[in-house]
Amino acid sequence: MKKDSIYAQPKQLVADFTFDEKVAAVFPDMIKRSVPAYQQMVAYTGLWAERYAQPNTNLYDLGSSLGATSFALRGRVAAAGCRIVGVDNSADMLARARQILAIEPEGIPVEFVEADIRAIPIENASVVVLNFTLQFIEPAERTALIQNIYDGIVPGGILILSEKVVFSDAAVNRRMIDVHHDFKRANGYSDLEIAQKRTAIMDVLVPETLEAHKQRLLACGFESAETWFQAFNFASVVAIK
Ligand code: GEK
Repeated sequence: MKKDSIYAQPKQLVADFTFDEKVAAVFPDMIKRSVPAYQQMVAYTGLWAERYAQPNTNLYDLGSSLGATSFALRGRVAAAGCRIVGVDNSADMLARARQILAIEPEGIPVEFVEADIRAIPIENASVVVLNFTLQFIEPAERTALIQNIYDGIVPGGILILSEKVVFSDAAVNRRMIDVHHDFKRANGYSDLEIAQKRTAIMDVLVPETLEAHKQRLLACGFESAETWFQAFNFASVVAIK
């Protein structure tokens, strides 16, 4: 696993974060050292899928990056006739995801599609996963995306939504950010790396509160929306149709 040192040296100007080849090359290391309990949460997404996948339906991994979630779903889902569709708009991420798929071909079919998740049809889905992806969509466009997902989910199907979140109480929010930075320091990131990354994602990753996410899910028609996992300011919600 190649080490992420993208922000290790001081930069004159920190550009907005993009999912390019440099990021794709270090992504497994970057996400593991940046998102608390990422591997555990992705693995547990597979358990949700195992229980809620319905025969002859589609399972979507939206913002699939290198396919970690797609592979977690494939590792657990046993329902007959299912297929997994991973969607990402970064060609660099997809190229690597397809390489991994080529060396791990066993299991239910997985297809990686290069597309914008705001522009794809969601059809006959029993499980849809948005693991740390909605946060990169313009806030004004989030409801339309969730509505499109809801409309494409079959009755009894689920959406798993994992996000970096903020807290409406400023003191609580500060505490969570501080401990998240402690987590990154404990994983070997320097204060410079933490600060430069923070600048790079400031306008790109727009977090919302858990309450805002749940309200949107319910407003789009989901019957329930409950937090099932949280580590500091990173949380996951399961919404049931
Ligand atoms: C995982 N889910 O390992 N359309 C398609 N893809 C997009 C869009 C868009 N509009 N915007 C961003 N992406 C993964 C991790 S990473 C999270 C997801 C992170 C893609 C982007 O190219 C990137 O691959 C992914 O969403 C977000 O479980 O880096 O914090």
